[in-house]
Amino acid sequence: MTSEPVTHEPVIRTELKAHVLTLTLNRPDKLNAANDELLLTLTRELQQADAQAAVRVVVITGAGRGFCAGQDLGDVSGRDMTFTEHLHHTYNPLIRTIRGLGKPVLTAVNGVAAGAGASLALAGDIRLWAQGASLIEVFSNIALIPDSGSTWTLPRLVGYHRAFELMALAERVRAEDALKMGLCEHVFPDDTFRDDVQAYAERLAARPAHALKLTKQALVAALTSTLDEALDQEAILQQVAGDHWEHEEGVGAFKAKRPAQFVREEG
Ligand code: T3D
Repeated sequence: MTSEPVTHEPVIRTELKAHVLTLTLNRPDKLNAANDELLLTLTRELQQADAQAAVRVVVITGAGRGFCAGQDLGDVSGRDMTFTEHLHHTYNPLIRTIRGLGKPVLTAVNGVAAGAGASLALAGDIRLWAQGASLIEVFSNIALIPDSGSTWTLPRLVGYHRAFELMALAERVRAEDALKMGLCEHVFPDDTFRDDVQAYAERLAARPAHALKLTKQALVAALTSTLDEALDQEAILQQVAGDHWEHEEGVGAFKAKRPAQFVREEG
């Protein structure tokens, strides 16, 4: 009797195309609910992407009809970690990695984003939603508090009071409202979503990668700094940007009235 080889679908699918690395959460039967393997693999893929010159933009999206339904609730019982230990082991390193990554991270929210999946959706540098996507701060339904950065991000986007209401009532926010509330930057039609995301990401990948890295660094620091500190930080990082070949290319292209070419093999 011959036995078929057992093949396991990867929990994170990776695809590199035109300098855009797409990381797809791949547990569609559970709306990409997160288990430890998914969270640790996603974090590791992001860290590896940071070191790869061929990757200029990272996209995080979901397979199937969901983006991410948060913690896999079937994976919790019998866990040998406290909640605190688990957050420090899985979700917190993921969110910190996205924030600290020296490349733009786009969250391409293709469907429902719930719980820690909502936090992940909000954690992108740019958030692109499909028309049919939605977000639910679902934690209070299971009598937990919002985590994975939602208590930090959401009030900065919608204010304390709206954030508290969304968290307390676990109301579903649909794409049209999310756009008005600043939870996403763009909404694309469902049927062209993946192509629209790729086209958007490729546009971003053609921008000056080194300058964008420094811009992200300055903006992230400024979120928790005073104006004086931000001015000092800008002065330091502007020198780093000005000393880079990208700046010379940008100025040269302007003077020559030609498009700047910011993509070079050596990065
Ligand atoms: O360290 C720690 O553990 C603490 C960290 C916590 C972080 C968190 O994220 S806590 C919040 C956990 N997430 C949830 O509570 C969400 C639970 N899911 C839902 O409320 C609903 O599924 C949705 C509102 C997201 C979507 O509803 P709907 O009607 O579109 O889909 P559905 O039918 O409920 O789900 C489809 C399938 O996915 C279903 O499986 P089945 O019946 O077809 O075999 C469902 O059980 C499964 N699924 C959805 N969410 C999860 C899940 N399975 C495991 N865990 C889930 N979170």
